[in-house]
Parts: sequence; C-alpha cells; structure tokens
Amino acid sequence: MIILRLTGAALLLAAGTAAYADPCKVSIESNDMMQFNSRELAVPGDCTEVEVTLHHAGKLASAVMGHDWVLAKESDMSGVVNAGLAAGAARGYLPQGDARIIAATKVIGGGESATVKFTTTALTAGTRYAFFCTSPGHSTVMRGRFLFGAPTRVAQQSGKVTGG
Ligand SMILES: [Cu+2]
Repeated sequence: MIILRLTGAALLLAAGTAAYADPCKVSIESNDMMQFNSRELAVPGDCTEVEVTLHHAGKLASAVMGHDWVLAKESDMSGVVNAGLAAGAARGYLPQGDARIIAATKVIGGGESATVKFTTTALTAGTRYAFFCTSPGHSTVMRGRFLFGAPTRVAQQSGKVTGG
C-alpha cells in the first residue's frame, strides 16, 4: 500500500513538471563547432516577458569560440553584426546602446550559460525577427528565425546539436 502511494506521488510530480513548463521560456544550445542547435525559436503571442537561455555545450574558451544570443529584426541583423564587429571583443561584440538590439546575452564560453529576459512590448506579431551570434564570422551560420505569436514548437527538450 505504501509502495503504491509513493509510486503515485512520483508520477504526479513528473506529470506536474511537464504540465507547467513555461512556453515563454526557451533555451538554445551552442557548441565548439560554431552551431546553434535550433534554427527557429517561437514564443506564444500572449507572453508579456520572454526568457531565453543560451548554453554553450562545448569546451573552448569564450576568447576562442565565444557565443552570444542576440535578437533583432531580420532587416537589422547585418547592421547589428557589423556594429558588433566595430565594438570589438572588449564590448562582447555588441554595440553599446544600439536600439536595434531587442535582447542580447553576454558572450559565453564552453560549459557556460547566459540568460536574457525581455518584455515583448517592442515585438509585433508577424514581423520577421532573427537571432544570431555576433562573434566575428559566426552569424553566417549561427542564425535563426524568432517567431513571436506562434506556438512553441522548438525542440527545447532535445539537447542534441543536429547542425546542418
Ligand atoms: Cu558564435
């Protein structure tokens, strides 16, 4: 009887964790091969605040293979990347006070994580947003689409970097 009850409680706990996963919180992984593990992130349109966590699953230091996660309108991406290059490593390849940047994490190295929280007041459903890494040369491959107002259909649970 006791064993049965314990098993039931454990099942309830497991179910509860899954049911309350917050769709306004998404995570993405990067690695030593200059990759994000997702090319698309999406959050529902009723999120007033979004939290994005970037994890670096590699081993290389940030000076060698540092990554950040930056969000901007798709049309602003190349401008932000170029401004980031000009800002240089000391500023984490991010231009200071650049209004085109909607959200950004710091640059992290292998084994590290960084989280950024931002309000969605500046976001419009239907606008094309892009996320990318501003480390020099990375945004040519480390980029993806960010959808606001679309159901979360990111493989958040999968920690596997698929690449390509
Ligand atoms: Cu990068």
